[in-house]
Amino acid sequence: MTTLLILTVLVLVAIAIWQMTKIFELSQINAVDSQVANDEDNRINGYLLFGFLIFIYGITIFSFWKYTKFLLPEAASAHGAEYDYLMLVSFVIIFIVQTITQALLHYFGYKYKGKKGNKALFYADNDRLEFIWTIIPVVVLAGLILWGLYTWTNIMDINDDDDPLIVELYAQQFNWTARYAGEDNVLGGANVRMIDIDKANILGIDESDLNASDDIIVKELHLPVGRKVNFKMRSQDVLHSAYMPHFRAQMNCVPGMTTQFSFTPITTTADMRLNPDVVDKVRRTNAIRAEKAAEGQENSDPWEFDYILLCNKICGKSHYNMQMKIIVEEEEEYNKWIAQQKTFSQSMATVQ
Ligand SMILES: [Cu+2]
Repeated sequence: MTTLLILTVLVLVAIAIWQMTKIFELSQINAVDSQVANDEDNRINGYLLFGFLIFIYGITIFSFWKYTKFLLPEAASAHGAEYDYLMLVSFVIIFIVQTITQALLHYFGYKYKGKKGNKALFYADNDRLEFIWTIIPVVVLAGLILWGLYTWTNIMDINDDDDPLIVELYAQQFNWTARYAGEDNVLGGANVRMIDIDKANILGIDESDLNASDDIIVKELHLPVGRKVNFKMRSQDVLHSAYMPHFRAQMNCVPGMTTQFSFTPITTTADMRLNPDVVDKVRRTNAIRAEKAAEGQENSDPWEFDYILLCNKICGKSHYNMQMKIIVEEEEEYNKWIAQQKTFSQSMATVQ
């Protein structure tokens, strides 16, 4: 009942405002009562167009100056440089074309603004002009698309050459688990139907599969630098996306199927921490954290850079925090670390 009353009042108020506007309009007897733009209106709009042009150029320069520092540092994977170069070239082309076309668009809008007595020139077509503005975009876009396809095919050529490390990334709401294929470098079979919480078999690994017994399940991803890694992604529940921004890698994790991505890390975590962009980002972040700490706020401990695996599909309420640390290290350090981890059969044994 209250809702109905409120709605009625709102409707009545709206009608009252509408009627008052009508009365106000009727009282303006001397005003020029025309919906047709006159020369003065056109002139003002012409200047506004120029104002808008300055605004978009201004905001572009401002964004470059203010936000460039938020871009990712240099790629830490072998294919990353090629990917970044393709993106840079695409952006440079878009930037140049848009800067020129915006200027032309706004300038002509101003130059040919309406003027009393002016008549539009009837100009049917110009074959040469149309040819030029068709062929140039066709050539440029075809070039970019072909180059993109070539790069994509290169990056997505997942094979077992060069003895890659086999690692499974297992996604579930809202965390990641990694499984190394162990000594034999072959992952044991797995299926969500075989998940057995009582035995701590959280990934649904086939206990009868001999390849599974030496698999190693961890919550932190360690990768030896310079060795190719073939990732096999699975999801337990909904669509997730394994996103490793520093390695320019991303692949959806789809329930019921295994997806893949492969890359070779080329920079260790220790070396990346010395990268000037990273050093600067850490300094800026820690300045903010120091301020928070002074105010006694939470989450204000000094931060140290680490590579990270994130989820890049909005998969639920804690999606934002679905992440896993990645450590790229020298082979000896990696070997030492992996030797300390429990195998699947050992972890099962401790539970039983
Ligand atoms: Cu997710």
